[in-house]
Amino acid sequence: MRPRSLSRSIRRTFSSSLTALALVGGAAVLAPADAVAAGKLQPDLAVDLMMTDVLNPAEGETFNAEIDVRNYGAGGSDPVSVTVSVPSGLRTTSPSGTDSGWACAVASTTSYTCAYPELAAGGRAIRLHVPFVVAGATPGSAVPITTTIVPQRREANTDNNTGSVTVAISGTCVIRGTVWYDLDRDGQREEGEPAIAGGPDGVLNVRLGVRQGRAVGGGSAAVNPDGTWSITARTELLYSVWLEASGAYGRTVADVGDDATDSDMVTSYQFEPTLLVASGEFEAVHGGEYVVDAGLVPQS
Ligand SMILES: [Ca+2]
Ligand SMILES: [Ca+2]
Ligand SMILES: [Ca+2]
Repeated sequence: MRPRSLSRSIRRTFSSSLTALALVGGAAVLAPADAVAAGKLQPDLAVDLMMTDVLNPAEGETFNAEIDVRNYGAGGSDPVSVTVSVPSGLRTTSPSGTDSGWACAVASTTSYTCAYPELAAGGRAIRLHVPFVVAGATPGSAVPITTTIVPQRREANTDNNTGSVTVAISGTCVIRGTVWYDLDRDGQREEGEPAIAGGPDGVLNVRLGVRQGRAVGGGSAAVNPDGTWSITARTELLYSVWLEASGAYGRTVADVGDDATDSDMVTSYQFEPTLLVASGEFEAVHGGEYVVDAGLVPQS
């Protein structure tokens, strides 16, 4: 019967594979001394990934560099030693104990050293966290942090022993705008078109939206009787402006004609019980001034 012979043949193949595996396994037990002599089974440590837990720290604040180290080699490593640079504008602070198997110490004003046990072939170290304090960095600048793994005695490749990340130092910017009643619904603010003030019958609030999970920033404002508002905010991140107004209003057309007198609210998210509209996303940098106007029309 075909099915039976098929299953026998599968069994045969399977059992001969097992034999082959046993032989390979037996050979592997004997291999290391020869393999080392032949330059095989070498470790290859690499900085797999580097990032920071805050995208835009500000002067005086503490943040962590997060570093993944992996052994890409065919052989196990000796204990791992890593140097993390402390660039100008940042300073060291006490490393947070021996979390995750790493042991870090402040080596000098310009570096940390961190140690980790041996990594098997293909092994990954638990993520390393190294703390920094922003001290004298220029707001708006990008500061590089570099990690270097000390090469192993028989390391196969040392080109990947270095990794770096740049951290953007937060500054301040001004984001402001005017809310007006676009009577002729043409998307342009013309003479005779009145301001819409803050209040339950006008604009309830204006706030900054932040979508990047690791960025710190935001803010909100009430709208003045003349329809103007202004927020001083942190920088080096992406913002959008969200405006909530009475449900009596809708959003006029955006980005029509002269940008100085148009409406910059491109999306409507909600019409009831209140109107919720938002601008497009923009990058806020230190010293910047961003004008985001909003034209409203009767809800129809
Ligand atoms: Ca390497
Ligand atoms: Ca108009
Ligand atoms: Ca505009």
